[in-house]
Amino acid sequence: MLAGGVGAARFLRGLITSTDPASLTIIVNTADDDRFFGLAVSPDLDTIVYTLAGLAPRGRGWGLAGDRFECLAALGRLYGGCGWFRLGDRDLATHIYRTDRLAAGAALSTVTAEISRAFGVTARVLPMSDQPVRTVLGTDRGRLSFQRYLVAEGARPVVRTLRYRGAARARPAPGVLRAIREARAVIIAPSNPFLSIGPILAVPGVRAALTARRGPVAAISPLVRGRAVTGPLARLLRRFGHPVSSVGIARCYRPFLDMLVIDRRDRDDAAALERDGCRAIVTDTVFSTARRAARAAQTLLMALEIS
Ligand code: FO1
Repeated sequence: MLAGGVGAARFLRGLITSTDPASLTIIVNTADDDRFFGLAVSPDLDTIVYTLAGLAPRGRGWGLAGDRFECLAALGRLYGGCGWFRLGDRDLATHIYRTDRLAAGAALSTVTAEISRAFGVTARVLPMSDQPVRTVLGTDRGRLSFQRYLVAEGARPVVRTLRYRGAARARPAPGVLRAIREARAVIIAPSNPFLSIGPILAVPGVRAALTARRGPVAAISPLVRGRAVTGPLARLLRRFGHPVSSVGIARCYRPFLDMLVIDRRDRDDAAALERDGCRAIVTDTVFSTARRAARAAQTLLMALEIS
């Protein structure tokens, strides 16, 4: 699975009830990574690991359920009002560990494997790259890092340009290309194609590996009735000239996409998708509960003939 953060985690919660997590490789976006108080934070990697460990909060999706923010409050006293990115007390342990290990020269993929093991996660969680790639947005509020755009500014600024800084110099992390080549199926999670999946596709070699694959590549649409389940997706589709519909989502994944899972309310898009050479799988794609995500995962695995 190619995955971003919260949206991907919601689907993943369902997928692991229908398939053995140890059979999964999850290639995760790292272009949302950032530094806070000098700590290396990888939000999407942590959201996936915490979700697989059953420790992510149901609603919010990120951080650790029940976490408190005492340390952040104490940091606020010292730094003066900089707690806009809410790092919980137990979540901070992960960032301290990652920062320490990276400073010792360990690769992000090595550290991610150590953190996964420590949380009892049996799926293989791979960063898309061990080299830094950062999503930078050119907006009417100036150039913004991803977390400043999404969290500090609430995704309100008008996006004019989008860059994955460092992508050209990055290499796929160890195991990424082989997993894409050898997997019985590749599933692109219901994440934002521009902000979460785009950086993964921008790592040299990834698109080519997806296009060269013999097995199927499926995606789950993060849009329902032209509206994103969360976040600024509709505006980004419009800004970059795609239809604000499941057809627009499929176009983001040309030419390697074989099938797209769409919501029942978007069943009318099926014909247009088939004309675009993309098979439509119609089901319920609002994964508000693990049960709903599990049903969608079952439907997709059957369509992929790996249930
Ligand atoms: N998202 C927010 O909207 N507000 C936050 O304060 C916040 C803190 C946070 C801390 C750790 C972490 O792993 C994720 C966090 N997120 C927060 C989510 C994060 O911004 C997004 O999940 C990803 O970067 C995009 O999916």
